[in-house]
Amino acid sequence: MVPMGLASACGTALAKNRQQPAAGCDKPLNIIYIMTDDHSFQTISCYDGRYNRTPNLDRLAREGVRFGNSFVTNSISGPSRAVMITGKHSHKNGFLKNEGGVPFDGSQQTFPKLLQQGGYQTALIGKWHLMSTPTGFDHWEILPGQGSYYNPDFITPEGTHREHGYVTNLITDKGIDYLEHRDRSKPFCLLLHHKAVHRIWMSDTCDLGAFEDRTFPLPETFWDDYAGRPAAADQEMSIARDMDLAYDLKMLDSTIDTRLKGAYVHGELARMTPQQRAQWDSLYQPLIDRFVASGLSGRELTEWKYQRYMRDYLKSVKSLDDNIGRLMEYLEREGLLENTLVVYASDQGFYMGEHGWFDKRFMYEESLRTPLLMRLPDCWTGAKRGGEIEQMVQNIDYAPTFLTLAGVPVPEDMQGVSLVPLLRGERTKEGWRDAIYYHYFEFPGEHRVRKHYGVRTDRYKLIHFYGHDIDTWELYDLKTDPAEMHNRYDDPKLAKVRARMHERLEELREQYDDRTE
Ligand code: SGN
Ligand code: CA
Repeated sequence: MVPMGLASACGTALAKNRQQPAAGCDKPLNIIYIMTDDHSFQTISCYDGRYNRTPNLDRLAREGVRFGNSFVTNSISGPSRAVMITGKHSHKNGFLKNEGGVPFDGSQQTFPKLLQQGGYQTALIGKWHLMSTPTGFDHWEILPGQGSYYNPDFITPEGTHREHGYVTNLITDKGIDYLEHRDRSKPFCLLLHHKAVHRIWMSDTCDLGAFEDRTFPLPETFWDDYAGRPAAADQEMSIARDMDLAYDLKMLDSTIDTRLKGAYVHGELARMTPQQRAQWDSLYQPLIDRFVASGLSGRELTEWKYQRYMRDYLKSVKSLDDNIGRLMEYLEREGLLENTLVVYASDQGFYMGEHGWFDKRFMYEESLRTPLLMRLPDCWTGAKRGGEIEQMVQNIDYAPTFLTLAGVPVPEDMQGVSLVPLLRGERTKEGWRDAIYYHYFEFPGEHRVRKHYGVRTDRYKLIHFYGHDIDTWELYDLKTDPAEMHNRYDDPKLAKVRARMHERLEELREQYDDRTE
């Protein structure tokens, strides 16, 4: 049940150790971990001001810290979630891929279970995507698979039911409702996992008109020819070729016949009420009519697709940001900000047209990186509010961080490290890891991204694409080529760097015990 007064974000938000807490901290720390799906750092204004404003996410950065170099270990949903919850790389937690793998083994150690043992009440609300029943939560309510934007189904221990409304509002309502009815004698850990802003980027009806007057500049790499990068040349995530006019861009017309049209008609559209559908059509029908009359083709058509993609995506980001504002208002009103860690992250980054793409999966920067904001009460940190943490962190680090802040010992076999020293401002760049390890496994699979693993340091990146039909290496100098357009693997000038990066890669594969390939 949603308490009175909690509804859509539209029109509301817009109008140390527990045993040894830091000085001034007299209550145990609560944890709220908000994770969204496919939210690019490019579309959060405290990371990148080019496209939109996200005042509520910016508030988290302003009152907390922004991690400037936050990465995932495997850029896809289920695997990223399994890494986050176990503090271990995919090859250790066993959840390697969304499709064609095995369900998450829920009998294994996870940080929510350890928090429970440490006296916390734990809850999971929203997207789960690990194919097995959640374990380690006192309360859970999840979306089946990817979930739906409109009138979504939710699964609880009692079964599946359908709710009326827009998914981002509903998940936020459920989060607030959980906090309202929690056991106030215990600290809590709430995992609030949004469906937005996953494909097919559907906005709330009240945001349909947003961004419609905006035209976005094309990213510099939009017309990439993928020279010297065979795996990048052979993907299926191109806006020009693979973005579906009917499904992704909602151009539903008898003259437009596409591969995924049925998925749109019988999926999201079929879930809408007549009233929601009428509002939806009031935006899209005139756009469809104009598009059909335009007869666009070639590069003009691709650029038009990019503009539609950006507008739809940014509308669903807007609802997300508004709902985070709604949650923050609630926490503030309840006095919870004084003893609650609020974390914001995405399950991975996303391409906003860079290299001509949507989707993720590659170890290139846009999908390797993920936003990470943390707002801690002052007494828990030494880091300055509004500060930036530059050290390279990864989603393996979240579990050890939460455990450390809760005063629960971090098990030896967790592969991440606690970020608390960074939050306290106690570690220099030199005193931190100098390289991160990445491994993506889902091939063959949707979007046709080859299996690959690699290492990234502050300056360089080495990637190995492998499989039955590919065995290629790529080396980038991120300082001179941040857009990763020039594969320098065979450049004699980088021979020493290449040798050193190979060594570092082998060291990391040894350190993390990755013998898969
Ligand atoms: C779905 C999407 C893909 C997306 C995967 C993984 N297709 O299959 O575009 O890459 O999810 O995304 S869709 O037709 O169902 O929209 S993930 O974020 O869950 O890993
Ligand atoms: Ca995702």
